[in-house]
Amino acid sequence: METKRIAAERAVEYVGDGMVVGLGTGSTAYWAIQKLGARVKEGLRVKAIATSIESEALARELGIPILSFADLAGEIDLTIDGADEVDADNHLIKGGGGALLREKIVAKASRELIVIVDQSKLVDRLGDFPLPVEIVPFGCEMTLRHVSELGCKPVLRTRGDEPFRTDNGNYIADCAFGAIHDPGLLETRLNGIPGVVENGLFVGMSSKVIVGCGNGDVVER
Ligand code: ABF
Repeated sequence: METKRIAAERAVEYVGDGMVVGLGTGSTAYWAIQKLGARVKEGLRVKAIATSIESEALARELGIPILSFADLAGEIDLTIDGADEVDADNHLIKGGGGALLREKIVAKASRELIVIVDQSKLVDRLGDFPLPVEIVPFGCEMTLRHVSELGCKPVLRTRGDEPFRTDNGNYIADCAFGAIHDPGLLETRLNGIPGVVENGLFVGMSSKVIVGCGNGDVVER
């Protein structure tokens, strides 16, 4: 927890007065939202767009003004979000929390994406973490078959006895590909399958990765 918190709090130092900020999802982004809320109480003026219903609720609770895309003129200045894996080129796997679609929409709309992680998320090559892929419920059996043809065994995520539903009403397939040698190619191929809405590969999207270490150090790269 502490390692996630120190990375998150460092990232919030990059938020300046008047900015529009993208709020990530997950237990690391939680600490960033908490810190941003504290800075808002001290007088920082920001507006935020959240990547999940949960993060938006937390932000509102903390008094962070929320903006919708309809009200956004131009771009989001800075988004701060977590990740499940970060490789040596700062490419990411995201979506363990199920928010990958909104996270990618918000990241794409942002001038800068700062990724906050603890050391355990750093890998040489992506793929130990099963890649989350958001798919529509209609025809999902066929979509899963087409996804598996790309070299994985997709497992439909469940919550209790039911399929897990994203904030967008879709399903998530967790796809263990093993080592992913060309994340950009896989990202494109997956998104070419009808029924796939988006996948958790974020290739070349992060401007900076901030890593919280066990010894209390914070490393930026
Ligand atoms: C989100 O939260 C996701 O994209 C990722 O799945 C997860 C990171 O997990 P945590 O910050 O809870 O370790 O950013």
